[in-house]
Amino acid sequence: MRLLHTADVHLDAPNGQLGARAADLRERTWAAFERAIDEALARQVQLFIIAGDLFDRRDPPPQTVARALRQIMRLTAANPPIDVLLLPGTHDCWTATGGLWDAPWTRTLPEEVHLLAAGGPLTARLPHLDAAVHGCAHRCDERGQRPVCTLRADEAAAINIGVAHGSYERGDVEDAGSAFSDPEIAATGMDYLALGHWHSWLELRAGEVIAVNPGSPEVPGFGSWARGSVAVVTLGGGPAQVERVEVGSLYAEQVTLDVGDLSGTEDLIGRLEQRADPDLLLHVRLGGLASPGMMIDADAASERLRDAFFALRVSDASHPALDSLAEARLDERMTLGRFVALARERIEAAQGDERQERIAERALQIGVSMLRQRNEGERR
Ligand SMILES: [Mn+2]
Repeated sequence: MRLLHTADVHLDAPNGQLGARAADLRERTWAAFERAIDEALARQVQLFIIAGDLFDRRDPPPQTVARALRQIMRLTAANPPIDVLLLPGTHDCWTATGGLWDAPWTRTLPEEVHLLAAGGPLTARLPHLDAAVHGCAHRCDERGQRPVCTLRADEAAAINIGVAHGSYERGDVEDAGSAFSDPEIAATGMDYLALGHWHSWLELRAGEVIAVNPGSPEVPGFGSWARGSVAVVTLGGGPAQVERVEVGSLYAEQVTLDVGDLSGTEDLIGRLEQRADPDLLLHVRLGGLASPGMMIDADAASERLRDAFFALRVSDASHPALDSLAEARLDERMTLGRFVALARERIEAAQGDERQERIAERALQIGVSMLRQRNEGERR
């Protein structure tokens, strides 16, 4: 049998960091989800798995649910119909007190849509495929869940598939909320384990079990993200065969630039222009030490390059080079010297309060820049 596995679609997420582009990213996410469904139809898969976080919240607006269901119905209306399996994730979690997974829409679904939504493990049997799909929903109200530990293959089914939403424990990521380890994955005995939660592709093997976290179909925002993908998996007769299929249209990168290497705002704009790409979400972090009075206008650079990228964010984490000010031995009887001494006192007084420190440093840079311009004007 063949299946398509997606997760972490996060339909209609607010994408707060993206400002005016937030709505565009929401539409790109819908388009990627639709492409995932197009792929499933074109490849004539028998099962479509959504391993958690289809929705971005536990109470998505009705129009978001309706739009998602219209897409899902394209699968169940295919000839032959494609079975769809939905698991609640961390964002669209399950709760015993009613909510999303108990709402009226859940009672009007075609029989091919299977919700693994309950307070414990559930199994959906697909006798026409001689397959069983097992999953444990993420519960809203509980910390420290082990989403795969209770899942076990059913000897009576020819093909066993597990579905779980949580973090893979590989030693370097702490996420006590919901996690699973290699021994737990191996113990499930599944032919394939469909994972969700991480927003990028991860393929692993523990014992005889092949597990994939397909990542989001579209990038979730700024960060470091390859184009979104889904997994197309062939099962039966040997180990699972996994293909990564790109359905996303965007990618995201993070770069750090040292302000010591920049001559000013125009220089920054020139360098960023070389990376211009309307499908790129670029986060530029300015770091390092700026010579006193050197001004880089991050907002102006973002504004000028607005149409060169899908989204651009320039954050300034640089600091003024105070050592070079000390070496300059500014005359404290002159305005510039007095200003610098005062600004340095303010910066020292703000130690420990990052925001106040930032403001004082910014004030130093702006003040030195303005006073230098004035001095130069007077000299002319
Ligand atoms: Mn999640």
